[in-house]
Amino acid sequence: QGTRKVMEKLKIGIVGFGNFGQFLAERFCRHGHRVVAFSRSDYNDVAHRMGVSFHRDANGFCDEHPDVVMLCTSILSTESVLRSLPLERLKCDTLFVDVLSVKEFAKQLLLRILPPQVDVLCTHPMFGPKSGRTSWAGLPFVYEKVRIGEGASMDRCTRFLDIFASEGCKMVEMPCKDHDVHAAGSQFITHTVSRILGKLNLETTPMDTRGYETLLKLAENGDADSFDLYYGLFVYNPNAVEELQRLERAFECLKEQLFGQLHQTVGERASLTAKR
Ligand code: TYR
Repeated sequence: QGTRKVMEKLKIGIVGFGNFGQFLAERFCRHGHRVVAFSRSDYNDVAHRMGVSFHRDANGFCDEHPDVVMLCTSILSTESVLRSLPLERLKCDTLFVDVLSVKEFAKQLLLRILPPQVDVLCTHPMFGPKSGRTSWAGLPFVYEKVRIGEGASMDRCTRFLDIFASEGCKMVEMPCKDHDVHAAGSQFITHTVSRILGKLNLETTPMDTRGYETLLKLAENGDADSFDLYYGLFVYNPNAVEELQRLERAFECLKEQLFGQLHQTVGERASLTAKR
């Protein structure tokens, strides 16, 4: 009985059927889950090819009564999309999941807008269509069970998380607040450094070192994700500003080290010559 429950398939509704929504939908379908999608843009053809039923009309989407509604919208648009959904047409005990790259913001937003009877799971898959194209094995999946009922609700949440666990993701359960601290110190720094490098217009030379090759790759990476995403990481993660300041201080400190030593050396030489 227990295993049968775990094997039961979910009907997963995806809100926002852009790059990331499609990327997840494809994998959910492979696991045998039924996927329905909603987007304001027309993705009928892509959806059809995947075997996903597609809605441009929010009523039609909610009337499908998915077990799980997964928000794959951008950080900037999530609130307005969520407010445009006729939530009263959904099953009253739907599980809502978000995948925003900033978590405390998402958590507070969902708690504020969603009715108290729906479950809330905040997640951040630390990968996308590029890094997770073939395999998700070893890639971190961060989540907080913000508001999950007992019994059937918990079962459903587990079945949903099992999709990622069974793909070999590194499952990291962590409060949204802690996520944001770690994300600012890792993901935001990475985006920032690669965007700085991007602005340098680096080019290959006839004598690139391995280190330089790594740098070139990082410089190209900056454009892989949209500026809107980067901006979202900055505005909606309160820890981001401090990381920018840390980066600036690090650069200043490095220059001080260089020029400090230079002045010292020049000073020593000068005093030597004076003695002679
Ligand atoms: N740039 C990552 C990739 O292509 C995707 C990514 C984007 C991961 C946003 C996390 C995130 O918050 O895999």
